[in-house]
Amino acid sequence: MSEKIDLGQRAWLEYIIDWLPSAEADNILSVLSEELTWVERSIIARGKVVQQPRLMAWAGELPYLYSGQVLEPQPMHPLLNELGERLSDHYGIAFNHVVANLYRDGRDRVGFHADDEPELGYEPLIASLSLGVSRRFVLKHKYKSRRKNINLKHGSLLMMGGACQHRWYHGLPANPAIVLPRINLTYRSLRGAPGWRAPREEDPRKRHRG
Ligand SMILES: O=C(O)CCC(=O)C(=O)O
Repeated sequence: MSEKIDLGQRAWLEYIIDWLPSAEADNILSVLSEELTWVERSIIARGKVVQQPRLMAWAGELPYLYSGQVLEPQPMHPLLNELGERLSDHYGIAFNHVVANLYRDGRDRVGFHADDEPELGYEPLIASLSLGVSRRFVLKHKYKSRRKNINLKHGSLLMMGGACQHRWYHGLPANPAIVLPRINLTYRSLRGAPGWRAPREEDPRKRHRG
């Protein structure tokens, strides 16, 4: 079942609750929990070095500048590769990078941010797969007091497209009542290494002005 959500101003979401059959999602959750190399990374937040409140893994042939850190190229686990190929075939774009987040329980979270790195191009398509316990995903408009909540279920796919990353932040707040883990796989199509810039002709604001 697929639901398309128009956020206005050329920003949209598509939520496919049953992208993965439940038995397959169970298997992927268990294999990736065991076989990915999960790391706890430090980041600089408000001038201080702090541990990220979740574990991470990533893969792709290009380095990716993410949350102020460079994620160096890493080989893709065959299962991550297969899931990425299915997304690429379906959406007709090459998803060549994945960040995996392991939220050990409801205390783990990700703060509000946008996937708006220039290396993703002007209006990137971001594919986010959820495995494990359901968690509330929150979108917050960058300039208006608008919010949108989505309960991301086991085996679901959330696509963020159009101007979503330019107009909205997204995050996954803590919920200490949750005791079970969740894995999120966020696939992106990286156009180049850090420093790469899309040609100006690709700017949709320019194209829409004709
Ligand atoms: O866990 C999620 O659903 C969101 C992850 C996310 O926003 C990210 O990795 O950039």
